[in-house]
Amino acid sequence: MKHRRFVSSIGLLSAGVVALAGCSGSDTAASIADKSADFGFQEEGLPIVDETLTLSFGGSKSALAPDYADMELVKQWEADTNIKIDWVNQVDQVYAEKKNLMLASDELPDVLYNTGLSDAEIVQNGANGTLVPLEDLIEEHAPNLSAILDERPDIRAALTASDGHIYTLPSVEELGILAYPNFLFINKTWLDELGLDMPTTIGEYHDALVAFATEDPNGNGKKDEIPLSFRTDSFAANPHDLIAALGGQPENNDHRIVREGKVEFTANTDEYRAGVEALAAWYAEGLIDPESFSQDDVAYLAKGKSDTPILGSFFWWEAPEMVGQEHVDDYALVGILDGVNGKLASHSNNQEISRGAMAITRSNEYPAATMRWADRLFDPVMSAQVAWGPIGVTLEENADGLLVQIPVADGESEGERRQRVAPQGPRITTRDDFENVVAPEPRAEERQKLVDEYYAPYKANDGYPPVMLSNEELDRISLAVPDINSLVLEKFASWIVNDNVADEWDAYVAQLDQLGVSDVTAVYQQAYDRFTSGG
Ligand SMILES: [Ca+2]
Repeated sequence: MKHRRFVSSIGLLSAGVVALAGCSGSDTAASIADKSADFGFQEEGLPIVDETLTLSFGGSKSALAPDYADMELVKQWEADTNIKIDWVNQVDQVYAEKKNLMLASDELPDVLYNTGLSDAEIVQNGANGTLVPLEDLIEEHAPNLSAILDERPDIRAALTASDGHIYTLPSVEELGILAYPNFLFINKTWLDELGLDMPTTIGEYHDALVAFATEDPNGNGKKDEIPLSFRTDSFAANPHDLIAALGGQPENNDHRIVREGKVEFTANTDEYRAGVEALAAWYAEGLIDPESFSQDDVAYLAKGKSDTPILGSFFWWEAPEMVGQEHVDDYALVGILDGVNGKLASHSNNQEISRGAMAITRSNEYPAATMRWADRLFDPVMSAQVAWGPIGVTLEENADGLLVQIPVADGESEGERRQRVAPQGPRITTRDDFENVVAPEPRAEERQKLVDEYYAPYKANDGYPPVMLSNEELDRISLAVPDINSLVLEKFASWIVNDNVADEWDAYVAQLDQLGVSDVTAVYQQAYDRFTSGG
């Protein structure tokens, strides 16, 4: 692909017409007159413009957030840059309903901030010229972001559409805690009661569940214990690591893993079948909660909080939310059990790199000034404030010069405060930044340690990276994927409950073929290869 050069208006004494001509024949050659110079645009330092420039910012915001114009950080930005923002952003749900109409109208804001755009919407609105390509603006006017993208080709690749353009700016928070959301806990008090050690193998774990089912560990004379409960297709309650231990192959919600650069569909292999058959046997032994396949989060989370404890083992993000503070000491993290193929920790496809934090629209006559404005947010100290709120309100420096959270006032939660004072939007906090610039919130730090100790050493697959599919690729998979996923989920549940995998397996594999599973995997492989080769 030919590289496009951004002809900066700054170098021209005349009207400053910026050529944003596309690189390929499919792009329409468009010229946007950059009028930043009319307001006394400065290439470096502050303010960004000598005369106050007003830009309109649309997009989404949290229901708990005030008018962004009243946010302390936002006021500070205006004073620093001399760029005034007319906020026309809307609460998430309202915005979601109106965004498509807005994108097609002539009343586009200059900027979309927290754009709420799906990948398909980014690609579509980039291709039709609603969103302005940013890669040359970044190179010319965004030294902070350029430096990060040079150092982190994976972030650049995640932002780059298949046509080679970057249409949105990122939001990145590398806490390292999303890869393993499904933590497995067990009732340690019951293990002690029954004289059992903490299980380390899948066999010992099975035997503990059998003891929970048969030996009345809660001591009420009733067979009311639920040895194991989980959910399917949830954020953090999935038994993927058990399928892996019993069958020998990692699994995740997408049934899509990467091993040695190869994209694999997981749910039609012999290993997967073996995992499901083993769970069906456990079900027949009464070890698995029958509601595992139907309960929602509310019903699930209530199970851990009964007055008489009934829950033996469960999957969830953390224990307190499941069992409440009063029972939290009864439960211990199991982590990864030694199974038929050793210890396999299933890596999820959850992403720490989000696209769509900000976009510049075709209505914007000041892209150079806008990009300089955005680039300030990628300074690591500013990124921390964008994410958590301003220094002095949410963050303060500790003795080591690290930004840490100021404790919240009584009656307020950290989450609520964050939504009130932190605008979100474009920002990058890397793993390094979490060591050198801003400390993770205490709960996040605790989870990092648990991941590092219990899960990361047994990582069995790579996650599918944050690849941006092309329109053509999205067309090829968008109908097939939901059908494939529903079939897999439906059969997973019915096979375990009815113990009839053997009867239906061949027909199921054939049906998956018919639904186009190999084509879907080929599309994901193609996009993966493009991503790993640098966009
Ligand atoms: Ca009992």
